[in-house]
Amino acid sequence: MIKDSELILNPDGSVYHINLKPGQIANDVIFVGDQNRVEKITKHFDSIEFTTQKREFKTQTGIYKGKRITVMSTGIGPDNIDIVMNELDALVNVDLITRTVKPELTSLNIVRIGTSGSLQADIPVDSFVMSQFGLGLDNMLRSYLIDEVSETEIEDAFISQTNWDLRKGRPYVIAGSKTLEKRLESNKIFKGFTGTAGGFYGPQGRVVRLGIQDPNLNNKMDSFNFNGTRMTNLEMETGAIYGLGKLLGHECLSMNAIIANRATGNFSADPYAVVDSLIEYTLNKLAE
Ligand code: R1P
Repeated sequence: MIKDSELILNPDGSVYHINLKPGQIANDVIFVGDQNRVEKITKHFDSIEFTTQKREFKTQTGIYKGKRITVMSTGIGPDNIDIVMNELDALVNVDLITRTVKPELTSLNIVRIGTSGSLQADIPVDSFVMSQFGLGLDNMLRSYLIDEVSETEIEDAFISQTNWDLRKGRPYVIAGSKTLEKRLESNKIFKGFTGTAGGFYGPQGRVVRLGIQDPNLNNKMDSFNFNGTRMTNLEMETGAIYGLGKLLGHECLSMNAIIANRATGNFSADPYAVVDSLIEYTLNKLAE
């Protein structure tokens, strides 16, 4: 039995942070970082059956072209993903009355629609990137037993090609869902490794006022190559989603709207437009 302190429920029986009860989520889930992006997605829905919000975790469940979909904001960063993935999984795979793991487990489809910075000059602002792999630079996932789901050969190549300082922890690499990749791909999408950082400034090589441990890290990540696959972009959630998703048995894939290009220094003239078009692209593919 899972103790009250280990999986916390609210007085109404909902799970503690995401404020949801079993049955309120669909098997197809879309994650976004920004709580204001939830309605940019659900405004396309035929109907909405349910809305809730606690802190940065806003959720709406509804119907899009006959398909039941849940849209949920995760807030920023791998620490939030730890909360969202564990609580979302508990909603479908833990009996919250007996507080035991269900004998038959449910696998969710989880697609993130995020914003991100490109690391390659030829992946311009306003383009779309699909994360074939999440490359976690953040360490959150290292609290779990990840050896069976992580790609250690790619991790070793990354550590040696970027001369990664292991005092910052060992990067981890987790593959995205092949099934979702096939459903969502097209010839207008770039693909590769998506780096997931545990912060926005120093951890992504940004210098404002503080010096950083490796000022050349982004250049080295640009040139990282494993069997022809390169690093496409940097954001703050994908590696954690892929890792926890794989450990818990869910299919996960990240779609990234490129709003900044870290190689050229460009920023999109209309970042909301590229996010809107990625939303429409992803919804149409999910409904097919
Ligand atoms: C940083 O500004 C945030 O934007 C990106 C990063 O991953 C991070 O969460 O994604 P979202 O726009 O989905 O939040």
